[in-house]
Order: sequence, then structure tokens, then C-alpha cells
Amino acid sequence: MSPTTVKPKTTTKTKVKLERPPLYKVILLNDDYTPREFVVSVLKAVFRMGAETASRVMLTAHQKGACVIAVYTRDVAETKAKEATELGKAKGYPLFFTTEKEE
Ligand code: TYC
Repeated sequence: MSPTTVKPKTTTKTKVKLERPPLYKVILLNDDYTPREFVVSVLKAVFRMGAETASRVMLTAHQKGACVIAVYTRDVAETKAKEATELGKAKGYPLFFTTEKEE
């Protein structure tokens, strides 16, 4: 009978590190020309805000110069900022939404 060799069992554990995707802020910038009601309507349509929130956000941007309005993954933030800016552009307004990576 041949001797049996016992192979020790080895297990390899791979730790999968799941990182959250970085988030991006969408920022509304004030300007002197876009009508307040139009800003509110864009916030409601693109960012799904209720009338009160949209008015409050618009007023904050109006008074402070800018207002962070929402946080999304990069793709969503950039798409929404572009879409909202385009709505103003189509009406000839300088309304502008920008994005910034969250620290
Ligand atoms: N400042 C504009 C006005 O007085 C209104 C406005 C508010 C425009 C917020 C842009 O992000 C803005 N008509």
C-alpha cells in the first residue's frame, strides 16, 4: 500500500471592498434676469421639488448668490444640471446650474 499524503486544505478569502460612488452637488447660481417664477418651475420639474421647497431654494440663491439644491451620483448630477440650464437657455435666460464634487 502506498503512503497517502494529506494535502492541507487552504482557503483563500478575498475581501471585496465596496466603495460608495462619489457624490456631486448641484448648485443653482443667481442672476439678475431669470424670472423668479421660472426658476421655481424648473426646480419643480427637474428636481422634483414641491412648491414651497422650490420657492425657498430660489430665494436662497437669489439672496446669497448660490444654493446647493441636491446631491446625486456624477452622471445624474451632470445630466440634471444640464437639463435645467437648457430649459432657461431655451427661453433666453442666463439661468445656470453647475456641479461640484462633494468632499
Ligand atoms: N435674481 C432673479 C430675479 O431677481 C431671480 C433668480 C433667483 C434667478 C435665483 C436665478 O438662481 C436664481 N429675477
